[in-house]
Amino acid sequence: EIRVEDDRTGLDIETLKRAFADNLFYIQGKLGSMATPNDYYMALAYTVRDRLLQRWLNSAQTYLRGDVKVVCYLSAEFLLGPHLGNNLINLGIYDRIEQAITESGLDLQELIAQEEEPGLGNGGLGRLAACYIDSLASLEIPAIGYGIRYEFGIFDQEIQDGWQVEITDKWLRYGNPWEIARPEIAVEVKLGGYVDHYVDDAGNYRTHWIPDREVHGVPYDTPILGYRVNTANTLRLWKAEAPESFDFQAFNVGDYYGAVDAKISSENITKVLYPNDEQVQGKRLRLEQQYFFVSCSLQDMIRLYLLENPNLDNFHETFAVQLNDTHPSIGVPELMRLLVDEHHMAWEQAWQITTHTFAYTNHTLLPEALEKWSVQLFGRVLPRHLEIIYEINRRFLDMVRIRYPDNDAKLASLSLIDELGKKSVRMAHLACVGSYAINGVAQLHTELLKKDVLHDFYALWPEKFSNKTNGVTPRRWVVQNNPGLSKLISRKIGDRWITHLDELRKLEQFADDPQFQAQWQQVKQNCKHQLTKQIKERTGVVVDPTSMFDIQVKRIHEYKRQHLNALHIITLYNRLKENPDLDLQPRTFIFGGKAAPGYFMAKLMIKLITSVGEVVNNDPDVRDRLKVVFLPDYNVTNSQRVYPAADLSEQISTAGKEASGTGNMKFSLNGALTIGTLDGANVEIREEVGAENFFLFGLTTPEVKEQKANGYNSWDVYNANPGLKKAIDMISCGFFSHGDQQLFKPLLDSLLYDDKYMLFADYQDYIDCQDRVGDAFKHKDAWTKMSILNTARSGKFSSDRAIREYCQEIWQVEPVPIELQE
Ligand code: 26W
Repeated sequence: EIRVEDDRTGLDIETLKRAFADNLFYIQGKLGSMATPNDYYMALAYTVRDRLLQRWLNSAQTYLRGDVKVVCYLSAEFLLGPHLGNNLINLGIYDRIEQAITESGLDLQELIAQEEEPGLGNGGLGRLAACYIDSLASLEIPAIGYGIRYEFGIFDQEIQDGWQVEITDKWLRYGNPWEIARPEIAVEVKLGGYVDHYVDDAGNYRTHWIPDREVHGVPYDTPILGYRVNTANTLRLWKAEAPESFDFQAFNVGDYYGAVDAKISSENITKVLYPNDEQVQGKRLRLEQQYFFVSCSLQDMIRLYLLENPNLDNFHETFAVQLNDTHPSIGVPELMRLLVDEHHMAWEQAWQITTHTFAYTNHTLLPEALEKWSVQLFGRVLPRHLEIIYEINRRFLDMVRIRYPDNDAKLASLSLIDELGKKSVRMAHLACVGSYAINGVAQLHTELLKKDVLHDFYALWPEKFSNKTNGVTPRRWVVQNNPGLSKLISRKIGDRWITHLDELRKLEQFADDPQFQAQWQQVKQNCKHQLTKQIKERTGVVVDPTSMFDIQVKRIHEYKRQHLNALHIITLYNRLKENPDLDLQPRTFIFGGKAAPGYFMAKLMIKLITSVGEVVNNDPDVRDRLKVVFLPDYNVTNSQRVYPAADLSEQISTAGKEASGTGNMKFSLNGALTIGTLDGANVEIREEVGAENFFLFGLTTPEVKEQKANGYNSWDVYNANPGLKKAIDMISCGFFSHGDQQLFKPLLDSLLYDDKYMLFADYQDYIDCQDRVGDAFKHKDAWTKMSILNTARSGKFSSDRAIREYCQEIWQVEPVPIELQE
C-alpha cells in the first residue's frame, strides 16, 4: 500500500519540500526565480502553520465542549518576539525543516531572520505575558491571551550622533502569516455619550447607555503551541474598525470626507502602542484602548459561555481572569455593567461573580506608574462605568466604615476616588476591590506592596495577597537562543530540564570537572564570538571576544541606573590614564535599551553612554582594555545573541524600585554572574545560586529609606569622594562632549542636587564590588565554576514554575491534555 502523506501535515523531508514549494507558488504567487527572502520566509511560515492547525482546532474544540476551567490572561502588551523558530522547536521539527530548506538550496537561519517581530509591548510586563502564554500551553492549561493588535508596536530605535531616534514599527508591512482574522465574531464597543435611567413596564430599574460612538472589535487569533504537547492555545488580539466601511448617512448628504473621518477615528484606537513604561500620561486614547480590548474580551467570554450554559450564574467557575497590572482593571466595572445592565442580573449576584472572576498582578512600586484617571475624562469616555465605580465605592466604603468607625483618614486613603487635587479614579484600588487575589512579582516586591503601596488593602484582606515570583520560558531563552549550551547540558543530564528546569541542579556535580569546565568555556566563547560579529555589523565597533562581556540591557530609566554603570566606566578610564601599566582585566561594556520618547533624562543617559564610548573607544591609551558599545534597537530578536554571550549581568537598580526584573533571570540561566543590589528578584537569585556566586553591593531598601529620612545629601558625597568627583567633573567640563558644558547639565544637576535614586550613595560600594568582579574574572576556572553553578541553580526562574503556582494557588485550574485525532 502506498501512503501518500498530506502536503499540509506530512513531516517527511520530501513532503516538507513539496509543501514549501507549493506555498511559495500558491500563497506568495512567486516562482523561485523571482522570490525574495521574505517570500521564502512566508512560504516556510505557512508550511509550519499548517502543521499546527490540527492541534489548534482540537484544543479549541476540547475547551468549548468539555467542562473545563479556562484562564484568560488580559494584558495590554504581549512582547512575543518572532514565532517561526519557536514553533519549529515546540513542534519538534527544527532539524527536519533545516534539512528540507537546505535541500531546497536555502539557509534556514536567513529565512528565520526575515520575520518582523511582533513588538507589542514595552519591556518586562509585556515579555512576561509572552513567557506565561508559552508556559500555559506547555503545561496543557486551557488558556486564552487577550490583548490589542497594535498596528504599530514599540518603535524601532536608531542611534544618530549618539542620540536615540524613533522610527515607526511597521511590523505588518509584509503580512503576518501567524494570525487568522475572525470578523464573523466581531463585537461592538460603545464610547462616550450619556446614561438614561428608567423604570421598565415590569417595574424594574433599568439603565440605558446612549453612546456617541461605536466601534467594532475584530479578533485576530494566533496559535500558541506548547512544547512537545498537542495543546495549542489562542492569543486573541483585537483590532478596532469602524462599524460600516463608511457612514452612508453622512455620505448621502454629501459629506464623504466626514464619513471617512469617522472611520479613521475608530481605527485610531488600536493604531499604536504607548511607548511609556512606568510613567502614566493620562491620555484619553489610552483609556479608550484599555476599555476597548477589555470590553471585547469580556463580551467574547460571555458569548463562549452562553454557547454551553443557559445563564451566567456560574461564569466564574469557567473563567479565571488575570489582570496584568491595572491596564485591564476597567474590566471590573465592565463585567458589572454587562451582568447588571445587559443581562439584568441583580447587583449583589453580579458582584459575587465579578469578585470571584478577577485576580490582579501588580508590577510596579513607582508612584508615577500607578494609573489614575481624572474623573472628568473618565466620565466623558465611560459615563456608565463612572456611575458603577461610584456605586462599588459607596458599598465598599460602607464596609470600611464598619471596620474602622469614625476614621475619615482611612476612608480617604482606601477610596477608589482620590479627592485631593484633581479628582481621579485610582485603578489599583479598583483592581484590589474587584479581585479575589492580589499578587506581587517577587518576594521583596510583595512584601513592599503589603507594607507600603497597598498596605491598607492588606490590612483589610490579608488572605487575598500572595507572591508569585516571575519566571522566563527556557524554550526561548535557553533552547532557542543558546543551542550550544542546550546541547552541552542535554548531553550531560538528558533533556528533561527543558520542561522541568529544576533538573539543572544535576549540573552541580560537574561544576569542578575540568573537562566539563573546558566545554562550558568553549560554549561561552562561541557565543561571545557571535555577539562580537553582530556588534561589528551593527555598530562598526571591534571588540575583543576574550575580554569580559559586562552587559546591561533593559529599558533606559533613572531608577535602573545605567548612568551608575557609566560612572564606573569613567572611573576605570581615569585609572588607566593615570597608570597605563595597571593590571586591569579587559572589559567590553555593552548597553541596549529604549528610552520613552518623551523621557528627556533617559534620552540624555543614552547620549552620555554613547559619548563616553566615543572617547574611550578612540583613546589609544586604553583602547585594548576598555570598549563601550551601545547596541541600537534592543528588542526580542536582538536580545537573542546577548544573554548567551554575557559574563557579567548588571542588575543595579536602587533597592526597592525594581519590582522583579526578568532579564536578571535570563542572564543567570545562561551562565552569567550578576552584579546587583538587593532589589526585585535579585534577592531570590542570590539565595538560589549562593552568595559566593553573586556580586552584591549597595544599600538595602530600609537603608535607602533611612538615608533619605536622615537628609541624604548627594552634594556632600560628591565632595567627599575624589573618584566620584573626578568622574562627574569630567562630564561637567565637557570632556565627553567636545567641550560642551551644557549638554549633560540636566543629568548632573539632578544627581548633585537631588539624586532621587541614590547613585552617589551606592557609587563607592559599586566600584569596590566591580574590582572584586575584575579580580575574580582573572581566575578562569573559579569563574567557570561560578558560571556553571548559576545555570545549575536557576531552575526556580522558569515561567513553568511560576504558572504552576498561579494555577494551584490562584486560578484553580488543571491541565487538559489534547487528543490528536486526524
Ligand atoms: C501606564 C504606564 C505604564 C506602563 C507599563 C506603567 C507601568 C507599566 C509596567 C507595569 C512596567 C513594567 O513593565 N514593569 C515591569 O514588570 C516586570 C514584570 O513583572 C518586572 O519584572 C519589572 O521589574 C517591572 O519594572
